[in-house]
Amino acid sequence: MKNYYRIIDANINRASEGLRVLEDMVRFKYNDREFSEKAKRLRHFVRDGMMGILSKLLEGRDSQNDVGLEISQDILLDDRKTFFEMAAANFKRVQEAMRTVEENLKLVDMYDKAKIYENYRYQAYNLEKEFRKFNNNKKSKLDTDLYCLTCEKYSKGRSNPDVVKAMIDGGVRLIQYREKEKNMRQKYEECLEIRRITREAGAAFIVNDHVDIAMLVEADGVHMGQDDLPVEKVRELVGDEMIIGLSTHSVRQAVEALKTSVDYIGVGPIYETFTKKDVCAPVGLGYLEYAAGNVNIPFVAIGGIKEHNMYDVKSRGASLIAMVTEIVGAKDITAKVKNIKAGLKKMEEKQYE
Ligand code: 3NM
Repeated sequence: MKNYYRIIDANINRASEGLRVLEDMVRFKYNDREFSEKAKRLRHFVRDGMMGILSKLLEGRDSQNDVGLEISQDILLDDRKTFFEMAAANFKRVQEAMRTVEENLKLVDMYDKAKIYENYRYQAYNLEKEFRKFNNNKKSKLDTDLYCLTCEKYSKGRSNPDVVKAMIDGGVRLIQYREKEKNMRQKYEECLEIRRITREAGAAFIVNDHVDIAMLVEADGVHMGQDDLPVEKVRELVGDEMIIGLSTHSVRQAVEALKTSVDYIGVGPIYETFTKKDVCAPVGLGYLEYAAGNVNIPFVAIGGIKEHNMYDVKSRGASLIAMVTEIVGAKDITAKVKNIKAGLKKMEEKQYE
């Protein structure tokens, strides 16, 4: 029995610490009183729910001999990279802790209390859903330096979801699912998986071509080509919250795109590419320079961009750069991404020196 109480005690602490972290993250970053108060209230409920059995919990407590302490200090599980990853990890911590409390309460015959903690766990799920509003701004999702696209054909035998995981580990915040070799069912299933991975990491997820899949998996956006459905028709389907991107290959196409509700445009191919079939000849850096001076929405330079030529692209005014084969074909995708991002960052800093 004592051990069950010990587990409950540790997990009540874990849950309330996780809630405290979330409460403060929102309070100090967003000044959002409503969310912070909800997190605070849940934290108090979680603690106060144990009032009646506090003495039993204290009897079970034995933090000196907790073998878990050594483990968590040894392996840096808490190496959270971004604000949203940290939030996701804390939500998970709270939910898992609550589940453990619930199960152990049943083992000490406290079924009514177990039900109450089940309810708290559901409150934590709802809170997590609500938290998504902080990561929901279209502009902020596009405000990054590197846009990575999938392409299993050039991924050296690795699956698209595995490639996405490696990209995210390297720090990529914007990912497009682009896959020309699979059927709709396979694409849908991969997108579901990638949506789960990107959501957990707080990365934005855009689906190429398929408005239906983008909507079904709740992607952040959809990317269209010149021969696909018109942007305004896509907007009717997806609503205002979803990002719509459009590939453009000339000044004329950019001018037309800016008359629509498109959120960003692709500018390319800058250099020769073998990844996109039927694309026009490279437009070179000239069209990119036009975009940098005249396009007042986000744009992404794409096509044949590699680590060795990205500096030319960046210096022509591209703040967002897309790469496909350079990254999916790298031996170590995570290391490649880290190198590229470090290079882009260095250049950015130089511009402000
Ligand atoms: N769109 P890589 S070029 C998907 O010009 C895509 O609109 C392009 O692949 C455009 O980085 C392209 O391997 C392929 O050259 C880019």
